[in-house]
Amino acid sequence: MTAMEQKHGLWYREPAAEWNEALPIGNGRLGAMIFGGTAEEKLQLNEDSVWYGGPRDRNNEDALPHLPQIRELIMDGRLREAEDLAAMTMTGLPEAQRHYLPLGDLLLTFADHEPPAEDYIRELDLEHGVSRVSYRIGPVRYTREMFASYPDQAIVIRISADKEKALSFRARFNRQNWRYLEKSEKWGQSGLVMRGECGGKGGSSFCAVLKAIPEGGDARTLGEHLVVTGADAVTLLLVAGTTFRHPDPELYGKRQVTAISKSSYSEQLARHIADYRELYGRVDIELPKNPDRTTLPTDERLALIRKGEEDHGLIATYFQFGRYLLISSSRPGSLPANLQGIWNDSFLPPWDSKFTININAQMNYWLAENCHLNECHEPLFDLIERMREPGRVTARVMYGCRGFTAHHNTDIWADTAPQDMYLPASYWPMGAAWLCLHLWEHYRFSQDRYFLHRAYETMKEAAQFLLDYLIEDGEGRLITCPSVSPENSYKLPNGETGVLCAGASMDFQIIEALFSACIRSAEIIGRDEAFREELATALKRLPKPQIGKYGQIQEWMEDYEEMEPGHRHISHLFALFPGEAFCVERTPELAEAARTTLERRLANGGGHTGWSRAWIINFWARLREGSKAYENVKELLSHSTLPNLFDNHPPFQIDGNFGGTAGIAEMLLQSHTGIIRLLPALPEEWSCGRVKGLRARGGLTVDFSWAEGLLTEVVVSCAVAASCRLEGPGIGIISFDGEVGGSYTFGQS
Ligand code: FUC
Repeated sequence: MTAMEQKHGLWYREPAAEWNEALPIGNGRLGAMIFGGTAEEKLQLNEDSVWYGGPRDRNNEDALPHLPQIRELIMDGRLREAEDLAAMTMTGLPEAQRHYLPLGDLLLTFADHEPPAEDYIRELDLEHGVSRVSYRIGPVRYTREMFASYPDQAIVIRISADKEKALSFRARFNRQNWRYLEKSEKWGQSGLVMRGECGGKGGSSFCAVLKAIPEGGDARTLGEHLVVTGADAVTLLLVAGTTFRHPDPELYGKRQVTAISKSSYSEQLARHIADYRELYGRVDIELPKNPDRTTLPTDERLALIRKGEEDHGLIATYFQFGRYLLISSSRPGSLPANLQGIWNDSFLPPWDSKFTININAQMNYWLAENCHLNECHEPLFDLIERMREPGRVTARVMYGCRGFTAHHNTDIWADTAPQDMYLPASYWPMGAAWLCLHLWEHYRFSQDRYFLHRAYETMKEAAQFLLDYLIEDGEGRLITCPSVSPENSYKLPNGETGVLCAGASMDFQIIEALFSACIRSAEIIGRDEAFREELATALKRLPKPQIGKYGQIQEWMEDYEEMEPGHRHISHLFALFPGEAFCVERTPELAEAARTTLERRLANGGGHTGWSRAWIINFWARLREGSKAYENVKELLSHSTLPNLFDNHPPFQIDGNFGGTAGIAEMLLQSHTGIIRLLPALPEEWSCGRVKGLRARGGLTVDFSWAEGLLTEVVVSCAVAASCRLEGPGIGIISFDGEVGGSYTFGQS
């Protein structure tokens, strides 16, 4: 079956001319970008723990003794001086955390397969998690089938020809023109091993192992080349690891390959598909098929969208591609999806290809719960938990506080000291608090109390830090200082401009959400009565959201003029999304001010990065503005999407893919207010459709279909007993008590 006949897939008529056209595969930990060349095939490889350098203590001990002075300078409006002092005393030593690196390339050379090949097709089959390249050279059709298997922890490549003994090629490892690999040499008769160091003090060592299993013909290793001649078909098994997880990654790789090679290719494929489908197949989506563009390759469809044409089918594929990317870059046991998921070919990638936690890493996981990939959220929880230890040191050394904290970035070692000497972002101690809200969301969706016991400990420590960090502002309020409103600057009435501030609105919104979540969690699991009181008292003293002179939500506690009214960060709307304190029903005035804020940002050029655009989709969805949300989905696809459907910051950054998928889900179902609201932001253009398997808070899964904008059928499945309230066009309001395992069907009233 080709992608053309499939429901959701990407396909092309040419090999990738560059990296942004190549197609990603991954099993959370191990990934590849497949170029699909005929004479030269390249799989650019990644393993998620190939990072430069080891763990370090980068905390600046000069922070704590200067904290009172920095605070005083900010309060006095002497921003230049405050920032100067902060830059020297708060910056991490050294400035930068560790960065992510490529593993290398696997190069396959097919002599005589010079382009142009006939009947060429290259595809990513999202339904099965398999990428294929197929073409004809003369009378012979060659096919490559490639996937990254989670159960086998391997990349599997099956190359075949439709004529006997027609397949001959060579395989070889590369890494930055062989400069950054220690050795590539034979392993047994038909295998290769590539070894190297990630570099930097305490850095990991890596190893990749490849084995060819030919059917017919011959495979042998000559020097660092694996040479296959006259085969009918060949399976290549590739395993890689680093000392981050395995004391001896070479031994691990060889054992793993040997174990997998005991099963046949069809068994390997079947294991992969069963595992992949279990996650991917939970959700299905259909949007109007009119116009039907399934006969066009993906890049041509995207080009039509850029010209302003409609293509709802491609939007549905984009939605499923986001889910595919999370399954491929974040699985239990892997690191979380970084700024590029796991796909990076640069030795000095943009923003280090790490975990930026003032929006980007969080956005990567906005789809995890509602799009039914809850297990894929786990790597983020592991990282948050690993951040506790270094985060306690940062809290104590820099601020003299209890609990744990993190700034706007973290890395493989869960480093929590500030990153860069970049005033608009670096000195913002809210990273851990925001991340912890993901733990709470996981509980809200799953209702898993066992998980909440584990999560509460971490949430509590993040809250403890803030209780200590908050200071009195002289008017009885508790405020954060120093902080920033990521990553905007402001103007004081005295004419000073700067970024360090007392009381960024986003901080209070995050604190309100975290403290409330801690109180609720402690109640549910029956813990810490006194601590709950402490949190409740502090909550009452936080500054309330303010509406400013333009009718906007103030970005800071005071109504300062923002220096960039069209800034890509819209931090002060945290409480609209992913938070929920600004709500169309409960706080209509704040929701209205949020709308004004959004309009103002957009009128001034906002949404110019992929992730910013994706955030805006979610905002409009929460404001129940279907057509505005849809407009921004189209903007995301037409201005911020690369030919392989990767999000384009620019450059490639994966958060927009994940945020875009989350936003589309948010247009179709919302559950943050305790009511399951179906089709809350349905654009006119999506008058009919069907979605299966979206999750709602409260342990619920919902399938529904609609026609002419009205729901035709809704099925709610309950994982736990729950009182449910359902609302949507065509069904009105429905209340019922769901039982564990119960499934309830409703039609039009
Ligand atoms: C934040 C954003 C940038 C970029 C970087 C990785 O700092 O402001 O746009 O996404 O993270």
